[in-house]
Amino acid sequence: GKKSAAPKPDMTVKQFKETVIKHLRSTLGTYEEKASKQAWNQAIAASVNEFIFDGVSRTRKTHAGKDARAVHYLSLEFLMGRLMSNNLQNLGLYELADKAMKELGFELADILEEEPDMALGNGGLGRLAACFIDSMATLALPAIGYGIHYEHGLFRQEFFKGRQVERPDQWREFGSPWEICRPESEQVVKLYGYVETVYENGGSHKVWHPGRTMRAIPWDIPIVGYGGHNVNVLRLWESRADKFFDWDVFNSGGYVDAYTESVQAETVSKVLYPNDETDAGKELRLIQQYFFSAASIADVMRRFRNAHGNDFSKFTALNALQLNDTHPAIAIPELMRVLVDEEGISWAEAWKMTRETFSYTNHTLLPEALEKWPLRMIQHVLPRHMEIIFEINARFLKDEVETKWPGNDGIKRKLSIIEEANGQMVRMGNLSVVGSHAVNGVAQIHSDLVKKDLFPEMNELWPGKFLNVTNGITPRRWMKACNPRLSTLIEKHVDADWPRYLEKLTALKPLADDSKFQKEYMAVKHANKEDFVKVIKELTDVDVSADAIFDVQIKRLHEYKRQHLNLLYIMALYRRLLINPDYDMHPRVFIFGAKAAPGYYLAKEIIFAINKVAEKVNNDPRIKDKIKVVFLPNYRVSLAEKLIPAADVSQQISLAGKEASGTGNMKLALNGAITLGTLDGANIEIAEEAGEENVVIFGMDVDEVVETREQGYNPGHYYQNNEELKAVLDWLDSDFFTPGEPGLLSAVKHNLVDHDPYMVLADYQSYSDAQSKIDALYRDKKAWARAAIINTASLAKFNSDRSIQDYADTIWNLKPIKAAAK
Ligand code: 26Q
Repeated sequence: GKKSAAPKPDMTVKQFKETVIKHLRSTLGTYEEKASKQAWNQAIAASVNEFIFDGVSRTRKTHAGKDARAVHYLSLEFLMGRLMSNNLQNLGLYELADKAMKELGFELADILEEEPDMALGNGGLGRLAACFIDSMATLALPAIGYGIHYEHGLFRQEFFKGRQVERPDQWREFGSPWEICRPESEQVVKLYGYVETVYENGGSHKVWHPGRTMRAIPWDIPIVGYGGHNVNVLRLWESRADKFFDWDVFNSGGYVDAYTESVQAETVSKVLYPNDETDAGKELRLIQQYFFSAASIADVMRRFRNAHGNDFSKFTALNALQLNDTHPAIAIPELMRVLVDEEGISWAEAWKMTRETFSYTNHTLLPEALEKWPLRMIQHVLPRHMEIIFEINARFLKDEVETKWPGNDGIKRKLSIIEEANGQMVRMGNLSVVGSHAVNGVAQIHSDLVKKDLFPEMNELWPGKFLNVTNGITPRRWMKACNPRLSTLIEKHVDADWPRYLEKLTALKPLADDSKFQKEYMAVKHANKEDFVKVIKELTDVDVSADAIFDVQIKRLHEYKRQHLNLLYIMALYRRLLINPDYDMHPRVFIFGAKAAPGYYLAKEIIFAINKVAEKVNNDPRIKDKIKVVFLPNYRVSLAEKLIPAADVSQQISLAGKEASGTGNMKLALNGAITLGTLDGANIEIAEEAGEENVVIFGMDVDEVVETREQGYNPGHYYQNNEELKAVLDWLDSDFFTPGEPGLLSAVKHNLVDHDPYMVLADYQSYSDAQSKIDALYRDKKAWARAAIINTASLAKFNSDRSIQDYADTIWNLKPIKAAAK
C-alpha cells in the first residue's frame, strides 16, 4: 500500500492563498503589489502558525490532563537551521503552499531562502539536539527542549584574502515568526553572594544570600512532529537584568564584584560560545550554563508543584532530565539545592531522586575537551552549589568508592569530582556520571571507549550504568525536505510513510542492480549536482562541472578531523598532473565547508592553506580542470541541505578513536554519497549496515593507533620515506601557493612533520590508495550506482526516531501520548 503518514490538510490551495494574503495585509501591514520576498515569507509563516499554535495547545492539554511523565532535554545548543520547509513538510502542507505561491507568481523555494538559519549551535552536538526534538515530537513523546535564547548564534564566516573573518550572526534582526514569548513563565536566577548556616530547633540548614538576581524570560519554539498531530516546544531562556539590586546583600559583601558584574546580566544570553570541543574556563560561560539550567529546573518544579503541591513522591516517576554533554551538569547540584534547601527534603531522599532523574550523554573522549571548572570560580559564582558538590563528592568517596576499594587513595584521587592537581578543579564529567543513573556514548565504539578508557572504575562500580545509543538524523529534513528529487523517485517504489519508517527503503535493495533504476537514481544525483554547480558559482565564482566527482568534507575544522589530510592528497594529485599531464583520473571537485573556532590558530591556518592551494589549482590551465577545490564560506545547516543531495563522496577521515560518532556521515550516505572513511565513530556502523563493499575504509583502526603511539610515533619517518608526501609537505614551505611570500603555509607543514598529534602522516599512504579506489569505482558507473543505492536503502538504523526510541526504552522509561485530534 502507499498510505501516507502525513495527513491531508483540511485546506485548499485557494484558502491557503487567502490566508497568506490576509496575513500579508493584517500581520505584515503591506499588500501584494508592494510586499518584499521577506514579507511574503513572514506571511506564509504566520499562515503556517495557524496550524501550529493549535497543535501546541492540543498537545499541551493532552499532557496536562494525563499527568504525563516527560523528558526534559537540556542542551546549550540547538542548531535548528530554517524552520519553514520542515514545518510545511511535517504538516503535510508543502505541496499546497508550493502551488499557492506559484499561483501568486512566486517559487516557494525562492521565498524560503529569505529565512535566516537559526544557528544556536556549533556543529554535531547542536544539530543532534535539533534532530532529536524533531523525533521526540514525531514519536509523540512528552518532551521539552531547554536551551538559551542567544541573541547572536554562531558567527557568520567570511574569507578575506583566504583567511577566516568572523561576523556577528543576526538571526533575529527582524524578529522571528516562530517564537512565542511567555512572560507569565518568567523565572528568577540567583548568582554570587554567600551562604549562611542557620541553626534552629537543634538542627541547621543553609540559606544562600545571592549577590545578584537576574530574570529568565522563556521563548517557545513549536516543534511539529511528522504528520502534525503532536507539537512539542523548545523553550529558550533569555536573560534580563533585574530591575533593582538587593541592597542589603549589596552592602554586606562583594560590592565591587556585584556592581562590575551587573553589566553581565544582559550579556548572559547575548552570544553562543563559538568553540566546540574546548574552551578555557570563562566565568560568563559558567553563568550561561547555570542560568539556563536553573531556569529550566525551576520551570520543571513550577509545573510539578502546580499539579502536586509539595508532595514530591511522584517527582521521579514524572520527570526525566537528559544532559547533552556536561554543559548543563550544574543542573545536578541545582536540583539538590532546590529539593534540600527549598523543599526541606532530606539529603538521602533528594540524592536518590536526583540520580533517578538525570542521565548524561558523553560526546567526546578528547582529554582537553572534558570540562573542568576552577573550584574558586564556582565558589565565587555559586557558593551554595560548591558546598553541595563537596557533599556529593564526600559521600560518593566514603560510601561508594571506599566500600568498593577500601583504603585505595589512588582510585579515590582518580574518581573524585574534585581534581587536586594544578589548583583545584571541578570535573564535570565525574559529577555527571556520579549524579546520573545512565551514561551513554553516541556510537558503539565510542561507548565502548567511554567504558574502557574514560570511566573504567565508574563502570566497575556501576555495571549497567553505561550504555550506547548510536546517534541518528531526521529523515524528514535530511531526505524528504532537502532532496525532493530522490524522495519522488523513492516514492515510486516504497510506501509513502518511509520518512517515518525508514526501514521501508530496504525495498530499494533489489533495484540496486536494475539498470533502469540505476540510471534514474544517478540522474537525480546529476540534477542535484547541476543545481549545486550554480551555488558554487554564486558563492565562490569557481566554475565546476557536474560530471566531475563531488568529493565533500563538511564539518567543523579540527586537527582530529584531518582536513589537512584531504589537502595533502589534493596537492599530491595536482603534483601528479603537473608531472604527467596525461595522469589518468576522473575529474574531481573537492568541496570543503568548515568553520574554525576564532581562537584556534592551526585550524585557521589550515583554512588559509586550503584557500591558497584552491586559488592556484583552480587557475592553472595545465591541469585542464581535472581538479577544482572549493571552500564554501559560511557552512551552515541550510547550505548542508543543498550540498548533501549533490555529494558523491563523503569524507569521514578522523583519526580512529577521536570522532565520537559523526552525523554528517549518516546524512551523506543516506543521500547516496560513498563514505571514504576510517574505522571511527558511526562510520563503523554505516559500513556494517551498508556492507563493507559499499564503503571505502582506510587507515589505522583504534588498536593500531594505540600500538603506533606505544611504539613512539615518529612523523618524520613517514616524511623521509614517502617521496610524494615529502614533496607536498615541502611545497608548503615554498612560495608556490603564496607568490613572493614563502613560509605563509609553513605552520601546517611543521605541525605535521614535528608533532602530528593526529597521525596524519601515518595514514597518508593508505588514504591515497583509498582515493584511487574511489576513482576506479566511480568510473565503473554501474558499480558506483549500485553502491550508492545500497547505501540509501540500508541506513534505517540512523533514523533519529530509532535513537530516540532507544533513549525512551533504555534510559527515560518514557511512553508516547498522542495528542487529541482537532
Ligand atoms: C565547551 C566549553 C566552553 C565552550 C564550548 C564548549 C563546547 C561546545 C560545543 C564543547 C563541545 C561542543 C560540541 C561538541 C560536539 O559537537 N561534539 C560532536 O557531537 C556529535 C553528536 O554526538 C558527534 O557526532 C561528534 O562526533 C562530536 O564531535
